[in-house]
Formats: sequence, structure tokens, C-alpha cells
Amino acid sequence: MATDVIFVNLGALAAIAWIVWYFWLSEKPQAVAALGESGFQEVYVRVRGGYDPDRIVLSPDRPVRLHFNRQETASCSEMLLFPDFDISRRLPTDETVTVELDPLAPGEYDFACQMGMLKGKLVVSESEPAAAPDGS
Ligand SMILES: [Cu+2]
Repeated sequence: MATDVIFVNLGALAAIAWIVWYFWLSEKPQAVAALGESGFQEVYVRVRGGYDPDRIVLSPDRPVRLHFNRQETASCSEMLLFPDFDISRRLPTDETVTVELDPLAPGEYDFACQMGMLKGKLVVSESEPAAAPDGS
């Protein structure tokens, strides 16, 4: 077999391996909500060519505050939609818009721009097992 054919095949294999890794195996940006003093799960999301993080892990036990900060003027990301909750918000450039949600049932909830080009997901885990009583 000619050497150049071998190199072409290796290149193709490497490309396939990269695609498999990138789309199925690599860790996507993900954030676990921090519990604020308010008792809300607080998450800060940067909006710039997408949502960062675009996968937000929440617990079902507490209300949620999502703070969206849009750092661009591209019209694509101007509207933010939560179809599951009938929520839509306009995100003015360089302002923070907070979306408050009641505690959510375990499951997955999408959010997106108006045309569905930018996408993100809320992932609500199952309830934590009750903590052991501490006598207080
Ligand atoms: Cu869009």
C-alpha cells in the first residue's frame, strides 16, 4: 500500500475520532446552581453567541433566580424564551435580567432565543435524600 494512502486513512480516522469525542464524549459547559443567602438557587448566565453555561443543574427543593447578562448587540439573542413556563423576556445589551422560577419538578426544561438558534437547558435533579436529623 502506498504511504500516502495510509496517511489519508489515518487523517480520516483522526477526524472521526475527534467528532465522536466532541459531540458525545466531551464535557459540555455545565453549572450547578449556587445557593444564595436568599434561599434561591442563583445562576449567572452570560449571553454572547450562546448561553454560558448552557446546561444548568438545579435541585428541586428551592426557588430559582437566573440572571442573564447579554453582552452583545446581535438581535438573535435579544429575546429569551422558556416555553415550558410561558415566560419570555427581552434582554437589553449590557443589562442583567433576572428570571425567577418556583421550585421545579425533576426533569429537563429548555430555554432558547426567539428563533431557537441559541439553546440552553435546566436540568432539575431528583430530590436529595433527607438529611439525617441533627437533633436541633
Ligand atoms: Cu436567535
